[in-house]
Amino acid sequence: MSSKRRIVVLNGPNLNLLGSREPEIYGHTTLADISRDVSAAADKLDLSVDFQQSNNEGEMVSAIQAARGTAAGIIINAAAYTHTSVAILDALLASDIPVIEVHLSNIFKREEFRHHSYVSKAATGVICGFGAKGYLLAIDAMAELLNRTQSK
Ligand code: CA2
Repeated sequence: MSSKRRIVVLNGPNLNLLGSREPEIYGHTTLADISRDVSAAADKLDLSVDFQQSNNEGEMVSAIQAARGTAAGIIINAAAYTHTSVAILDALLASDIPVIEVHLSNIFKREEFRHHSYVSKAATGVICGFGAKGYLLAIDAMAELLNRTQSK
């Protein structure tokens, strides 16, 4: 069995369409590409990644609840639920593990309704506007965060 600390990477609704539609906003990289690259980067940082996508808010809440006690951290792109879901916020606040929020696009450059994030209230930090690279920045930041808290 692996002794690597496990990081849950959660992706919200419609992110399964990445690479196939709206490349001018979200790029050409698919979610499978991101999953592969994040897992490879995590491996070098002595972390393992459980990469998930769901179009369902309740499933995302359950995945966050399941991460409590079984994962060392959560990286989340809640997609449209970022701007609407108190249920996801409450689950993240109850998770008791570090949360990093990621968005492919710069949500502050876009429509007003994307400027507010419920997820941010539970996140240690937010990475947005760097496309798929944001997930790699997040895994790096998570490794540093965990090493920092572990060495205290
Ligand atoms: O920029 C991001 O990562 C977002 O979380 C993406 C969400 C959007 O609602 C947020 O405001 C910002 C949308 C994800 C939908 O992804 C698609 C990908 C390809 C084609 C269509 C949708």
